[in-house]
Amino acid sequence: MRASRDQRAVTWVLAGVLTLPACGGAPAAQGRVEPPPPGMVWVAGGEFTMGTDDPSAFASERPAHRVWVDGFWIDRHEVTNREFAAFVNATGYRTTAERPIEWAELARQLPPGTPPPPAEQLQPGSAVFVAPRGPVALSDPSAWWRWVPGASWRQPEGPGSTFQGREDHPVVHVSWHDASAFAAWAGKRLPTEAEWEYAARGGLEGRRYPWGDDPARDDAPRCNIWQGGFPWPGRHRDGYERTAPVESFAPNGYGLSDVAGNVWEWCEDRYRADAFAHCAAEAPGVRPSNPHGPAIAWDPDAPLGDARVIRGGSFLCHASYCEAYRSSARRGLAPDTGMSHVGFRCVKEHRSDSTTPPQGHECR
Ligand SMILES: [Ca+2]
Repeated sequence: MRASRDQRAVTWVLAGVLTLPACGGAPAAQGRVEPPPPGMVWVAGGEFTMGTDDPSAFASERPAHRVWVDGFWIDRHEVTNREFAAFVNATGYRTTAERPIEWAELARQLPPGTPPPPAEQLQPGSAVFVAPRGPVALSDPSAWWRWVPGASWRQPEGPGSTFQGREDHPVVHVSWHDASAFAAWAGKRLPTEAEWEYAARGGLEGRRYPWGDDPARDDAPRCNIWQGGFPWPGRHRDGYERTAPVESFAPNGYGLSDVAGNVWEWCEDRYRADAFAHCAAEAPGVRPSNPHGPAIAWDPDAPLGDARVIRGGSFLCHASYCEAYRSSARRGLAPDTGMSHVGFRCVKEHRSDSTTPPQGHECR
């Protein structure tokens, strides 16, 4: 399987700007007594197999291991532009992509001695997917990622574009900080990586995708991913070159839509490439319980960032490239980075949940 590339795209974006040196069915509602929060479904606590031992998967997804998570509410679909606009209108919040880039902050994530870029290259903006017009080398993400000044959730393709008309699409170009701010405003939080994977599997144990083990097919789309050749020529037989309205495809067994494809979804946890192996070594033989991710991020593809986990893949994923819509696929992304294929959904804890916390450890 090919190496992770989207995160290298981020490195490229920075490199292009900064002339860097090379681097870079609903479960039983046990214990539930409160009415369901609007738009959320209850996932009862339980144990599941997280990750995979599939040798074709990335090393970061191994080993498969048993994990316990308490019950939680989770958004039925990814947060939409309409929902995010309500947050912005109520609070005046400005997203990371809408703020000038602070060189002092950025420099802390870069190798010492990296020269500052010209001031005009520190203007607000974001990384936008631009489909190439002909064949390109898969080793060169700069062939399909562009840093676009002015690109943000309001203008997903940059100046002249608008989210209007796409109110029911997932919001994009949101950083982890933006997603966390929305969640706090909504009285929710981002899911832990374990909660996300448990929910995404929808009760199917050990399966490759949220729907089972049958591969995604271009002629019978199950989710919004890439069809045709990636990144050229796209054929978009599912009807969507970019994001799709949420809930355009069949939900998983827990009633959750787009847990494969559409947009990557931020998780609360820091990203550590060897997190599962690290957790097993930290407490051998002890089943993790409600893990919250490592204390320190580590991502060999972006060693200087304090990366957070993203899950679920996006409209850009294809079996020939990364197949990141598999339920165990995971990546890291710097928390101040938004891109045109990254969004999120939220969870909410249930104070009245009577689930008894089991013995275990949190994997720090
Ligand atoms: Ca598509």
